[in-house]
Formats: sequence, C-alpha cells, structure tokens
Amino acid sequence: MGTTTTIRKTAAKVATLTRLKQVRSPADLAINGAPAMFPEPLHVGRPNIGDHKSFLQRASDILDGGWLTNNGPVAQEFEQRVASFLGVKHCVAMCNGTIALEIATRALDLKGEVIVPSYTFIATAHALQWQEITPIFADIDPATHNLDPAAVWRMITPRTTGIIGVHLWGRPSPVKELEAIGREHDLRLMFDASHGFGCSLGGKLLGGFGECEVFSFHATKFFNTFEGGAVVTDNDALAEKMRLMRNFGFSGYDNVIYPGTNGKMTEIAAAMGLTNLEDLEEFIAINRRNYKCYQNCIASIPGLTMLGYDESEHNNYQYIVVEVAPYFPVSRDRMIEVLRAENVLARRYFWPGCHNMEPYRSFYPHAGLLLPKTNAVAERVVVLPTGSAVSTADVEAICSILRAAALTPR
Ligand code: T4K
Repeated sequence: MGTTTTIRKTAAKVATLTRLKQVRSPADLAINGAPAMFPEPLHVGRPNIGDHKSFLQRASDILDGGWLTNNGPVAQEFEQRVASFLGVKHCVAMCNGTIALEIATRALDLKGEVIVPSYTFIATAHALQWQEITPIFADIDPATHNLDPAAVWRMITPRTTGIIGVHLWGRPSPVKELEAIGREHDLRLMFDASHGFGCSLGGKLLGGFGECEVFSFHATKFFNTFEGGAVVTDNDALAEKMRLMRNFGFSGYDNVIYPGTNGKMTEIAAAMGLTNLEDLEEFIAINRRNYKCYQNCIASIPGLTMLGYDESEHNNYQYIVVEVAPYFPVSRDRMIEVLRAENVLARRYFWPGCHNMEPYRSFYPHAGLLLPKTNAVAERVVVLPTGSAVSTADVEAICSILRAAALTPR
C-alpha cells in the first residue's frame, strides 16, 4: 500500500476513534438498546488493496495494449513473480480457486473417493463432486482444525485415490504424516492452500508440498486478484497438463489435445495481483499487528480462546479465529448477534461443516457420527474482522464488546 494511502486510512481511523462509544458493562451493548459501536459495518474479508496509482497505471497499459486475457503478458509476469516468491518451478494462474482445484484434481487423475476435511469452505468438496469424484470426510484435530492423520487413515477404502489436505486458516496441514499415509497406500496427495499464501512449514513456504498446491486469490483473501487462483507445482508434466486444461485443451491454433475448460486468469486480475504483491509485506504487518492486539485483549477473557500462529514460521495472520467455550455466558450464536448489533459482521466459518450441507447431507446422513471433532469445532468458532480496513482502535473496541458479553448474567 502506498504510504499516502496508509496515512489517509490512519487519519480516517483516528476520526472514527473519537466517535467510538465506551463499553463497560452489558448495558452499554447495542443488543440492550445502546447505540452501535461502529457507524459502518466491519467485515471479515474486507479486501486489502495495494497502491491505487500503480494498479491504475497497469490497467491503463492493458487497455492501451488491447490484450485482455488468454495468457497475456501481465498474467505471465504474475505467474513468474508468484513462482519465484514461493520458490516453486511452476505457477499456473487461474480464474478462481475452485476451478484451480478442479483442474488440479483432474490433472492428477483422481477418481473414485478422495479424502478431505469436512471443516473447510464448501469449494474443497464441491470441486470433487462436480467431477463425480466422491469426497470422503475425515475428522480434524481440534487443536489445529486440520485433518487428523489417524482419521484419514480410517477412511481409506479400495476406492480411495487421493487426499486433499487443507491448510486451514493458513496453518499448515500435518504434511509429513499425510505424505507417509500417501506413500503407504499409494495415494496422491495435494493441498488446498487457499488460506496459506505467505505461510510456511519448517521455514519452507506453502506451495511446495504434495504433488501440487492450490491457492485462492479471491477478494476476501488477504492477497487478492479480485477473483483468481493458481496451482503451483514442481512437476513439469503436471504443470503442462494444467496449462492445456485451463485453455480448453488447445495446443496451438486449431489443435485440441485434451478435454479442457476455461480457467484462464484475466490481465486485469493479474494486474491487481502484481500490485498487491508489491504490498504483501505491509498487509502481513497490519494483520500481525491486529492479531497481537486481539491476542492481548482476548487472553484476559475467560471462556474465549484465540487460535495462535507459530511465530517461528511465516504467517499471513489473515484469520482471527476465536473459540467460545460452553461455559461462556453467551453462546457462540448469541455472540454473533451481539457483534452484529454493533456492526461487527463476525462469521461462523466453516459452520456447519460440508457434511451438513447439500448434497453431502443427503448422501451421508450419518456422517456426523464419524466427525465428532468437526461438529464440536464448527459449533464454537467465530471469526473476527481484521486486515487493512481494521485499526487497533477497532480491535480494542471489538474486545470491549466481548468483555461486556462475558459479564452478561447467565
Ligand atoms: N478452498 C478454501 C479453503 C476456501 O476458503 C475457498 C474460498 C476456496 C477453496 C475457493 O476459492 P475461490 O473459488 O473462492 O477463489 C468467502 C469467499 O467468497 C471465498 O472465496 C472464501 N474461500 C471464503 C472463506 O469466504 P463468503 O461466503 O464468506 O463470501 P461473502 O460474500 O460473504 O464475503 C465475506 C465478507 O467479505 C462479507 O462480509 C463482505 C466482505 N467483502 C466481500 C467481497 C466479495 C468485501 O468487503 N468486499 C468484497 O469485494 O465466502
């Protein structure tokens, strides 16, 4: 983000600060009749937008050049920059993360059954189901919210062809354990790294694990290209196959050698990506600042636990994930109502779990019996706003709401 943009935003926040109400007790909450804390909604997933001038310059160059899509020069530059940032050989940019998942699973020849977590955004499961591959939901480790390797192992059948680990909230999946299961049972392993851009495991950035990894660059992700995604891999043949598949299978003019689809990233999306890449470190610094501020405040509220990031690794800190204990005076859902009344649009991602949504709910009505940890975590998580649209004064104000909620008589 250009320095001027930052300063402008900071000034706006100082202005907001002077108007924020003080919340000392439940009586000061909007849900009890007091005015709302924020005049404008505070969203989870408000886009981080880099320097406007550099984006507009790129947009103008695209218009002048008259090349808008189909593997144009800006998309190619974007792919090179992302691959070199992640330290991988290939970045195949796509129109969104869901199509990237579909193309990756198809390029890996996954079929039959593929094991995935149920505690993820619905796209992880839908990308398989859309291709008539059956997603089989394995339970998670409640401490990490990621796949539990023992649960994965239990779900393997003769029809299983692969595993998709999701690095939920940008916190790495148990990669080594999943690799071992993959080797032992001859299963292909890939990752949905939609949340994990800029995060590392053992010092190595996510993107370099499994046979390939998929990113989402949707507007709500901390690094966005409006809509967008990518598959990254070190495998030359796989990358080549995916490049063909995202462009209808065309190999040169008039020659189609594969079934394919339209998964191309537009030039304007790539221009947004290049612009936001320039400001990535600043986005991370803002997210980390907010994360630390939330951590300080929430640590002193009994019954609320914030999911931590491993500070010895790289993190993007893009999700503020709080678990509400059963003994907290207000339920998780009531907490969402309390926050919404204050114009804080907190979310209960990824409730109720894919297995409780269609078509999976009808396919496997009893899946919940094998997913007790998923059910429990999905019932207690609330995700709070962060990102460049949220200041530390906003975070402190949100925490004052949470503290007042904690004082609510049962
Ligand atoms: N795998 C995983 C693990 C994923 O999390 C996702 C996407 C995917 C795969 C698929 O990738 P994509 O095909 O989407 O690239 C949002 C996003 O739409 C979705 O991309 C994301 N995960 C998911 C976690 O979050 P919703 O249903 O929460 O979107 P929505 O419209 O309610 O937006 C969230 C908040 O963001 C709203 O309060 C408003 C705010 N917002 C949103 C947009 C679009 C803005 O302030 N500006 C905006 O432009 O799914």
